Amino acid sequence: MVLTEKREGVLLLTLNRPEKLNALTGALLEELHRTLAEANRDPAVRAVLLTGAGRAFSAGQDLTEFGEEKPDYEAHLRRYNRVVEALSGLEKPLVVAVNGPAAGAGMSLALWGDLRLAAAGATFTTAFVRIGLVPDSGMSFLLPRLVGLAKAQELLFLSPRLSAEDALALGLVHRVVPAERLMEEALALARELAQGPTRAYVLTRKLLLETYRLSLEEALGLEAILQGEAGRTLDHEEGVRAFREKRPPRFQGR
Ligand code: T3D
Repeated sequence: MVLTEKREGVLLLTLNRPEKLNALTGALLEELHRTLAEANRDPAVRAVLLTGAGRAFSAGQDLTEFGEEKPDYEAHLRRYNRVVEALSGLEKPLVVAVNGPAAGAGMSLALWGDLRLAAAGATFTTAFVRIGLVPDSGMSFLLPRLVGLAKAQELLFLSPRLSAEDALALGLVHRVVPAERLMEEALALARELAQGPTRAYVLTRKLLLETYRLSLEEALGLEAILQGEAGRTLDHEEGVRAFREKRPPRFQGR
């Protein structure tokens, strides 16, 4: 259900239920969580790239998973939340390549990418309200931060289907590329991050997520703590040495 492939420091993860538009099930979420944990443990993995197989990125929760039965929502959401915690706390930079429709929790997962690319034909829809649910998988946290409260209200209350260009204009994705070049461009970006200062990327993500709920004083304090941590990495030493020697740095991810 989740294909994995390592290429030049990049772990490529592909949601692989193309016949179901990569709709998410408990089993798929468990597998995704496990592969993300493995990526954290593997020093050879310096960046992760997430995409979908077939014509969709992900249609969100598989609405056929539970048949006529009502799921135990709290237990079910815990599976989603573990994946969101694994994505937001991933110890490597994360690139997401949105190859087609991203809906509901599928859109939420896409938004957790540090850098997000979309194929020109990709679409985004929050979808939750259309089936009488509230946003989950961190969308209520991330969406207003990315697009502002007013736009988030519109996207969540009306659930329009956004084109890739709309998503770019709103800041939901960073680049839109022709479909046939999506993976090439996404891999190039992931490879670039895989050669970068891994810890600095991860600590930067942490700052960007945390400082929203902090006062300026607290944010400055957190910057100082995390700068202390980044400043102790070999990559920082190498970056400064390379600058002085007027050559490109060779970061090791340590
Ligand atoms: O457990 C809980 O419920 C709590 C957790 C909630 C998290 C969530 O993610 S809630 C949101 C769930 N997702 C949706 O509501 C999205 C529903 N799907 C769509 O809006 C559209 O299908 C898409 C925008 C994703 C794609 O549209 P399009 O026009 O490209 O394809 P289509 O024709 O609508 O769908 C193609 C097939 O996929 C179709 O099946 P069929 O008729 O060919 O047999 C459709 O039923 C199926 N499909 C699409 N989405 C899902 C799905 N099957 C199962 N689950 C889906 N989410």
